[in-house]
Amino acid sequence: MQDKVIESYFKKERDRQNNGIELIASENYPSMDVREAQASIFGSKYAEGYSGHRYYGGCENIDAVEDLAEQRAERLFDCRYANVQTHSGSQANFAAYIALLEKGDKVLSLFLNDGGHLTHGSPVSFSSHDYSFSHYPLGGDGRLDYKGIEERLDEVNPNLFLAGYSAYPYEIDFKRMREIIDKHNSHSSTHCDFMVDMAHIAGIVAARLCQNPCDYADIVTSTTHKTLRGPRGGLILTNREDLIRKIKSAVFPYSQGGPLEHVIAAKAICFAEALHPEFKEYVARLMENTKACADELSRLGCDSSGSENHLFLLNVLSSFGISGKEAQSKLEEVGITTNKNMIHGDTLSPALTSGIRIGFAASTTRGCTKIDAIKIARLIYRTLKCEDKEKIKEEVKEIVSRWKDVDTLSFPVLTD
Ligand code: DSN
Repeated sequence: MQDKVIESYFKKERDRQNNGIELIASENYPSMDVREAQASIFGSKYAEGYSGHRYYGGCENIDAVEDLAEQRAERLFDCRYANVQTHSGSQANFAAYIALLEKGDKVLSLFLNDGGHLTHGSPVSFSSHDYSFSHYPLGGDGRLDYKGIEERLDEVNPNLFLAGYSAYPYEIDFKRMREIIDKHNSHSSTHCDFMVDMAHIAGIVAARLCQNPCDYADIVTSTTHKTLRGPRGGLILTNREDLIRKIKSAVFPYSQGGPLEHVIAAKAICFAEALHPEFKEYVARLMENTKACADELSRLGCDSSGSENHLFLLNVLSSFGISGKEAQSKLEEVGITTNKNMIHGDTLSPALTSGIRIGFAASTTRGCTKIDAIKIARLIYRTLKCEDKEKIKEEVKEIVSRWKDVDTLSFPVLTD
């Protein structure tokens, strides 16, 4: 690389990723194939429009790959229609709202501080400015309260019910949500649609280790880079023909211009990787590791949420008397990367928080085992108890020395 300044930061970041334990629940390491696609010649091509209907010439290779990306996504999630053009999960949610709602319509979602997402009606997001959001609370145990959801639906009479979360550690019963919405629709004068933002659990859905929201929701949005282990990007799925037409025009030309075809090629590769049986084994290991770490922290007397997916929440205020911000920074000092996170009923501000969020998608990709996950729980415990930092750093290095280098990852694909 000619630009030595930028290259030096790539090297530093590569060392940081290889030498540390990455536990941010929304991160993962894609294969070199996915990374190469993103640096490919496809990035030079303008292709506004859709396959067969582009506003530029020379799109025959782009069309073939975007068609494949859509077909593979449809197969992976057992869904009739996919749109692979959104640049991110937030763009996917923006387009889904445009397809489903009129400005000012009512949406019922989970509050950001309870595990929702900025685009699910946070006051600082476009979503709360364009639509009228109300929220359903979690039960006292931090789990979804399905009876409470039923009551809130009747109280609010929304046009859209939104499920799918960024910091929810338990299984989601999409089937039950569909039944509740159908029951509500049978006596409400306002028709309520059902949308699921499965960004965090897309890999678990692809592996069929939880319910598939595509079987129940009108629209499912996602990212492709979290548990799904693909490039940074968005995805929209639906089984409804009337909606796919609206989704397409909500993405282009309403909210985006030229699609990132190099990223779409990378998405096509990641879908083929996720279709391979080995991906299911990866997701099963990921869930086992997460549960093992969460349970070990509970066994050590900490206030851990436990886990039924790829993440859990650790209440560091009740467990160690420190804020999530302090915990995140103490862990970072020993080479363990997490993020501070609000806990259900949090009394601290989002800048401090009472908790941290921990996930194993990235570390499992590198080869983290269940034994490693239990060791990591003990390292987290000792770090937050302020035990010998230098010794803990050495133990972190010893664990990651047995894992794969992030620049060497390769996964089998299923392409036919
Ligand atoms: N920022 C992502 C996360 O960390 O969960 C969600 O968009």
